Amino acid sequence: MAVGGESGSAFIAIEGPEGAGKTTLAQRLASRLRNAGADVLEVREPGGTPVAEAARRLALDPDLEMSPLAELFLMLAARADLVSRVIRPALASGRVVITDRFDLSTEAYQVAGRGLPRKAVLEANRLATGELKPHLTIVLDLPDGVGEARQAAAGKPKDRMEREAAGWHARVGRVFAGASGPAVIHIDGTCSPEEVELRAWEAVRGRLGETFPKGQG
Ligand code: T5A
Repeated sequence: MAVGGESGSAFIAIEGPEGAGKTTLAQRLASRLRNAGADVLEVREPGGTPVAEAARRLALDPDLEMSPLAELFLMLAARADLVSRVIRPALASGRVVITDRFDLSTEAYQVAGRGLPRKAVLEANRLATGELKPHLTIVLDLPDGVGEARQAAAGKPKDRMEREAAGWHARVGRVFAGASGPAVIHIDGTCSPEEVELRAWEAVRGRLGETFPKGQG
């Protein structure tokens, strides 16, 4: 299966629990792709437009209490704006878009974490994205607690989600670990950043074969 669209565009999502190494991988993968000649755009979710960044600040503010539905709609408002104003135009102009989180995170945090009804959330997500799906989703697998320890070691302050109890994080983690489908691959997030990058690059290159001939990068 080829990942890329007709013009060489491709939409790659990197998913996984907190501290799994998503941002690290997104940057390394973007660099590999650029070296191979791709025009790459990196985005993060929630975020990437003024409206989406404002929604992110609200949704992750540890001093704010909000209902699970309010949280869901902030995430989806951010996604709708990012997809329509940034991701779709980039793909239409032949760029490779790498997103740090996408819709699998909603299934993990708002469905499994908050207990919102899956079918309705997926339907709302389809509305927000206009049914745009990543060509490839790379899930970084990490045992419970490892990501939290990494974030603590890096001195990252806890956001509203990260302050949730261990059981909540375990439910969230099971969604990432169990994600499957033809466009989903899993990489062991406990490997070194170099090894994670190599495995991701092999997966991307294997699926982008026509756009980035083997041997490049
Ligand atoms: N959210 C998001 C929802 O609830 N619903 C949604 O629909 C969406 C889209 C976003 C929050 O929003 C929630 C989920 C989140 O709570 P975020 O900041 O984007 O928040 O997500 P985090 O996962 O919290 O971000 P982090 O930056 O902390 O985690 P990353 O990106 O997975 O990890 P990274 O690359 O920053 O690395 C963390 C530390 O580990 C080291 C790094 O150097 C860094 O110090 N590291 C490694 N160490 C060892 N081995 C490796 N392979 C390593 N890779 C990185």
